[in-house]
Amino acid sequence: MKKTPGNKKTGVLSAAIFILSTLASPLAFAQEAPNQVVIEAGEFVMGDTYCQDRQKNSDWCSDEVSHSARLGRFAIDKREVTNAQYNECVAASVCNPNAIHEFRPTDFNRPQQPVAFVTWEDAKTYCQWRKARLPTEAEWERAAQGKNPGGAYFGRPYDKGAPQDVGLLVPNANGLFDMMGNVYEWTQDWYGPYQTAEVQADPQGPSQGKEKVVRGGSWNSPSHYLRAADRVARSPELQFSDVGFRCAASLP
Ligand SMILES: [Ca+2]
Ligand SMILES: [Ca+2]
Repeated sequence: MKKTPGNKKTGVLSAAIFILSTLASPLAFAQEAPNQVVIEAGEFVMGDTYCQDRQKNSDWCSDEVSHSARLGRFAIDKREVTNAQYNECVAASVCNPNAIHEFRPTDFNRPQQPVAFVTWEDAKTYCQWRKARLPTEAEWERAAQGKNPGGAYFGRPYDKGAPQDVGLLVPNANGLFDMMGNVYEWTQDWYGPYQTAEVQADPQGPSQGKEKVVRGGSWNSPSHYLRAADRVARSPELQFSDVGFRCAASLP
């Protein structure tokens, strides 16, 4: 094609637009940290019929009663919080050091492995230090849903296994890594039966309880726990080799 002054002008113009859009994006998304994904506000179906359909409504999964929930816009970490990240909070004298594995401490202490052996309160403190918070159970489930559940690291023997470094496998449809497997993740909510009567607006779980909800299965889990709807209750004051967390934040 013959070059004309017109072509040249278009070239300059598109370069200018490119520069403008590059400059504009950090301003437009100033509230959104690069290590997080934004989940837009909306209604979704929380829970699953898997338990009735496949497990004869067994006790371990009969808590996944399907119902509608509506959530506001929020951001959630792309990856589980790592040992390196958690240790920055410890170095800042805000977070308590996590516990170490009694027999195999080095199997859990690589900088890019997810932090484990943290209590629910430890996780909450870390997220607050980052001016964030733990995701609600509903937020976690919505973020984990989608056609592509992402890669999952699971099914390792308890006496030998450990989490792998975060973000090594394919992310889910929302761009989130390790929602399924690696470590279970503390959520904000107390464990209890779902309220299912109407569309639940930004559900926060029961106002009190004994155990907190962890989500997503872990390096040690069998595959039937690796589902977006699966719910497991754990004592918030204990530190587990298979429970870590990621943070979230409400957005306008
Ligand atoms: Ca996980
Ligand atoms: Ca359950």
